[in-house]
This record gives sequence, C-alpha cells and structure tokens, in this order.
Amino acid sequence: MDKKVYIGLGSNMGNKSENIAKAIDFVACIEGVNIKKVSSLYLTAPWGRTDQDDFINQVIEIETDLSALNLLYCLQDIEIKLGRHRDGKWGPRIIDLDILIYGEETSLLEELQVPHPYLLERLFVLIPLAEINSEMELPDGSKIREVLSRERALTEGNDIIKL
Ligand code: A4P
Ligand code: MG
Repeated sequence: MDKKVYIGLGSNMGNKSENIAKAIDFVACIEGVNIKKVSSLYLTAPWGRTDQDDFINQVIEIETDLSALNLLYCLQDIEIKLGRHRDGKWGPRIIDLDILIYGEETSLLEELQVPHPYLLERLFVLIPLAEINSEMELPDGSKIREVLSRERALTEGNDIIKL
C-alpha cells in the first residue's frame, strides 16, 4: 500500500447520507485499498450549478497500491452500482466519487485529472480535507489552512454545515 489518496464523495439525490455510506462500504471492499481516515458529513450548497438540491459531501483518505486509473475505474463501478445516471455537467447525482489527490502524481488526461482541477476553489472539499489532515500541504505547495482561510474570505454566507 504505497500511495496516499484523497477521495471526495458527494450526493444530492435520494437518501444522501445513506448513498455516501454505501459508497464507502464499497470502497472498503476494493482489493488493494485501505481506508485510513473519514471526515464528518457536510451539508453544502450546490456549487457550479445552483438550480439543484443541497449536497452532502465527505472526504476520505485511503492508501492503495492500485494505479490512479484502476482506482478511477473501481470508483466508477461503484457509481454505477449505486444507480448513478449522468445528468449534465455538474448536475444532480445519487453519488459522485472524485479522486482529489493521488500521492504526488499529476495527470492531465481528460479521463483523469489529478490533482482535481477545482480542488483549491471548493470549500465543500477543502473543509473536510482540513478536518482529516490539518497540516496538509496541497500539491502546489500551499498549506491547506492558508488556502482555506483565503477561500472562506472570498465566499459569502455560511453555506457549509457540519452534520
Ligand atoms: N474525471 C477526470 N478527472 C477525474 C477525477 N480526478 N476523479 C472524469 C473522478 N473523475 C474524473 O465526471 C466526468 C468525467 O470526469 C468522468 O468520466 C471521469 O473520467 P462526472 O462525475 O460525470 O462529473 P461532471 O458532473 O460531468 O463534471 P465534473 O467537473 O467532474 O464534476 P465534479 O467535479 O464531480 O462536480 N456542489 C456541492 N456543494 N457539492 C458537490 O459535490 N459536485 C459537483 C460535480 C458540482 N457541484 C457540487 C458538487
Ligand atoms: Mg465526478
């Protein structure tokens, strides 16, 4: 188990917290994956496309010896098992599993971009990440606590609630 990887989970359809719990159970069953840390659940206002229901988001830290692409395929299988249909970019979803950070690796493939391209702009990812690893250095060398306070200052309102 060599790579330290962060996965973001999100749901804004059906029983959102149950969808996320089921997804984590499936992740725990992937051969070659160990779940190390699990953040709290957060109720978050929709980002990007605001004409949809609130999300529940969570972040987990895993260790894995799977390649980034093989891990992505396993996560996509889980999305399908949980009944996810694609409803437009940033549209509503039963479950979404994004690879946020895959060790030190950078990938710019359309199929897999790591670090996740919107990582630094999304409080619904930064807040749970900082909860499970407050000393974390992000892939661009910045400190999560500094990025978080900068992003909080830019974001009006209190649209992220820890459950
Ligand atoms: N893909 C590329 N890189 C990755 C990666 N690092 N992890 C590709 C996972 N997949 C990656 O994914 C489309 C394609 O992205 C996949 O085929 C995969 O090969 P998708 O999940 O269908 O996403 P999408 O909606 O079409 O676009 P995108 O930009 O991936 O959406 P996101 O980033 O998943 O964001 N607001 C709140 N509050 N909470 C949320 O969780 N989520 C979204 C969707 C929008 N607003 C949100 C939330
Ligand atoms: Mg996604």
